[in-house]
Amino acid sequence: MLLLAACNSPVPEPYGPVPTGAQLAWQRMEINMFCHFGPNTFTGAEWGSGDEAESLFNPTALDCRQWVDVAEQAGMKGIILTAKHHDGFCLWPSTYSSHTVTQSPWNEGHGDVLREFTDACRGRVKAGFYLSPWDRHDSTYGTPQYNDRFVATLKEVLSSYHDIYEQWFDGANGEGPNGKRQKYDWDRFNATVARLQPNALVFSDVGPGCRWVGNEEGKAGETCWSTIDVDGCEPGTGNPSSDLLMHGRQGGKSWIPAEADISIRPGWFWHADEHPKTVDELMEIYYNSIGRNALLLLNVPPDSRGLIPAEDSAVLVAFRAERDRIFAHDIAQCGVAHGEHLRGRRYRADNVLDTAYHTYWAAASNDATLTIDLDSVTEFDIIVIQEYIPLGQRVTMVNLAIDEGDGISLQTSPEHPLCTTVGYKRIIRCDNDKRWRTDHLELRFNALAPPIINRIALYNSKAQ
Ligand code: FUL
Repeated sequence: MLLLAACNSPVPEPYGPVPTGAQLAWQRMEINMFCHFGPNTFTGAEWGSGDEAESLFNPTALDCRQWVDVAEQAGMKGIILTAKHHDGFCLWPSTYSSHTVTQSPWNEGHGDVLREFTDACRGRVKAGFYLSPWDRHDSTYGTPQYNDRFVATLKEVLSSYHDIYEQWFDGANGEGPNGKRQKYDWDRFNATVARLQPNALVFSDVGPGCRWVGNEEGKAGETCWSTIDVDGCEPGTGNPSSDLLMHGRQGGKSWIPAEADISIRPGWFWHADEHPKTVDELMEIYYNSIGRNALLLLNVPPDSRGLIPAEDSAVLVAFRAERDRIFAHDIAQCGVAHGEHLRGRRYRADNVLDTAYHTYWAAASNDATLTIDLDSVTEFDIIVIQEYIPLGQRVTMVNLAIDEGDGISLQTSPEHPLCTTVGYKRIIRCDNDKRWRTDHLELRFNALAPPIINRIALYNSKAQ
């Protein structure tokens, strides 16, 4: 009888808002590529005026398969392409505009970058579109007709190609060609995506699928909740403070996880005289975004040939190799984990050591300690913690205690904890280039509800 009760112990109840299946799948992608490509690639501008001649758009060797090769080599799972940036130029033969690839000399006006792009992505990486509501070319901009035209354009894009995983709406809202600004009909824009691409997440400053992280430095807050309140907010002019976007809100009533967008180069578009960031800079960005519960959207702009330059792909391959090196050997794998758990073997603490996503430790109380005993004294300088977010984000603080040979002692304190929030993934580095050295460590959790942890891993980034 007792045994039966233990086996059938109920699954823990979710706490607060939880991700949809699409949001969970999206978060697990971790790192995706952004491609800014269009007339600016040929003019050197970042924001085109909308007056650019279509004849400028003429990539000499466009090959979207090469973009996908680079993304795959870099470990990226999706690519978002600027189908239309603020200059209004459409990378596909839109029937709603005369400012498109059809008027360009590329492929004698028969080309369609979105077709080539989505065909190249199919079966290899997921595809997404950036479509700027701000349009400096469209003569109806600033009038209600523009919203109709934007919805028609959106429908065209969302129904002409394959499934997309994310629709990116830029919040920028400047003046159109007639000097007017537009009142965007966000409800209609979002409903159109929901109807035509129900599995796609809508990105905007305020979601609803995922939110802007509040800066273009690839940096989530040290505290970063996937929960937030955005009632009454709008992308662009009415968006929440950058502080709120970086941190989210404990107890917020919507699940809108953060996406950190940043360019590998100084500009979003390719410019001949700019160069990519270094591997060390990209690693910092990695720790500050993915390591703080955000998804990283790293922009890698194709050049005027229509190819990702060799120097960018070389840095991306080296960035991947560095991550593979650091995260190759999880020291905790040779350990044993203990912690009080909910009734039932399936919630035991040692679930944090396996790599299966859906097995987890369900702690017995809000303030709970997880102990890991290693088989020998070992050095490590990185701790990775993952909450099982399908049941909500719960952890508010983690402290670390270790035994350095003379009994257990706290390494961190509530004033300077190991970390505050955890969420989907938290990567903590030992301060000041130091390492921890022990065969016994304790992670002391404080949480809004009993913590549910699906993974703990320990790494030594300085191991040879
Ligand atoms: C901003 C735009 O104004 C930039 O040009 C770029 O597209 C960036 C990702 O979003 O709002």
